[in-house]
Amino acid sequence: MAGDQSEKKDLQQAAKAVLELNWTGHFTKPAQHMYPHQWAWDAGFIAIGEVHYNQKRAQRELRHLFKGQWKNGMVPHIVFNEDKSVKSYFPGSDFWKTERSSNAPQSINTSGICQPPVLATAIRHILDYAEDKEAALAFAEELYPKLKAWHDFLYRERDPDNERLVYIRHPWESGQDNSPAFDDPLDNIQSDSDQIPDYKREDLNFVDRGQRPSDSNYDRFIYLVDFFRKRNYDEKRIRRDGCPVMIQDALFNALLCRAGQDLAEIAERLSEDPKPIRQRANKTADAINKKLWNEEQKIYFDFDLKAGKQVESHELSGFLPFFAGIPDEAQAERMFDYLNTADFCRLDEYSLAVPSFDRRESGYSPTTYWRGPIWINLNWMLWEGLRQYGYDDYAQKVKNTIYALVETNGFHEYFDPDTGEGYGADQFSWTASLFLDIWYRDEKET
Ligand code: 9WN
Repeated sequence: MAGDQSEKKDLQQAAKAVLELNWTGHFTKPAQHMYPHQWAWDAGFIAIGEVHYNQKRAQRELRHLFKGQWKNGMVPHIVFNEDKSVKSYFPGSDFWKTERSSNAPQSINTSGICQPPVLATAIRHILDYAEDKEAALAFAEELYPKLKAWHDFLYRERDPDNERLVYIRHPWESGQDNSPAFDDPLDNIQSDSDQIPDYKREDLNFVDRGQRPSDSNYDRFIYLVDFFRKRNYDEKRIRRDGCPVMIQDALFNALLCRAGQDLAEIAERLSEDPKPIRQRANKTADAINKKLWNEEQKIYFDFDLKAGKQVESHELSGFLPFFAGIPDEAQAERMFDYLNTADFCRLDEYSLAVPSFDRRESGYSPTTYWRGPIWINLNWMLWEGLRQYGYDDYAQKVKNTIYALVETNGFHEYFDPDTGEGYGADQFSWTASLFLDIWYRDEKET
């Protein structure tokens, strides 16, 4: 952890400077050149940190994101920068062709898929930490119907069998684009090269190839977008025509459960009826425990609907049902047993925060994006979750290493679990904002 108060203060200033740098006047970009648009779960994480010192901006972030909400309730994973000169990202708005769907908004360009639902959690956080409580309540009231429509979309369009578990249909929807959990599901896509539209990656202009998804991943990402746009983003049609990827993702569903609990809390504070929302969240928790828990392996897995089985890929996100209070005490003990090993991160003096994937698995890479590196958003959720379960020492350890990582290596997108070296984009917004959330909460608690 940062040595003394003044060093900690410098770090706090540096984190704010990252968010200032990436602020466009309308929303905060995840990073300067590499990610010039607004991303959905990034916006939630950014607001969570900003509310502590700039409530108005935190609210503006989310208001801007909801400008992109579709008529069917979907909050798209990208709301494109209205500055048309921005060309450094692929796929840009012209590739998505979302105008083919009557649900897409007309006033602003968006992508045609979504991202993990953290927005109700972010708005609850605003209610909890805002200085101007009255303004926060008015803001929550304004966005409440939109949040409800977003959750309703997921349960209506992505849960055809009424399991209270929703599926994702693109790895980008998971937020963990090239995680090893998608290796098998993506391998099943029979895509001859002539079925893949022409495209050119832009990400490799900014980051080493070895730190990003492979070309064969990208071919499949693009194949899927093409599959969706050919079907005008019509969820039923996409399903009927054999949507190639349908995964009940453990993190996505855990976050939906947590977001449901937070939405119920928001409802309560607005004197709306929280019961149906809470009941639905509880059913999602039960379904996660029934279908995604693996007793023997001591972790939650995704369920691949196409293959009809759990995807036995050992990811840090498999521990994040902690964040939504989903595991019971016995499950929590088993999970902690596994988390606290050299496979992930043993609680000792020398380890850093927790890698995104089990170090002993064959797909593990300390440098490659979601296949091993440390991500601050996942560790922030783990920190929160472990505290709820009373694993205070480990939570403290995770928090300390978040401090140490940004102090020594800067506000990178992800970090090497062995050396702490920073990879991906530099000056990355959610690394800065979630660090700030921890910083301010620490200040309040001491
Ligand atoms: C594709 C913006 C986003 C994050 C995702 C992260 C990465 C995009 C990309 O960047 O994804 O959506 O181009 O690689 O995987 O979690 O929201 O920061």
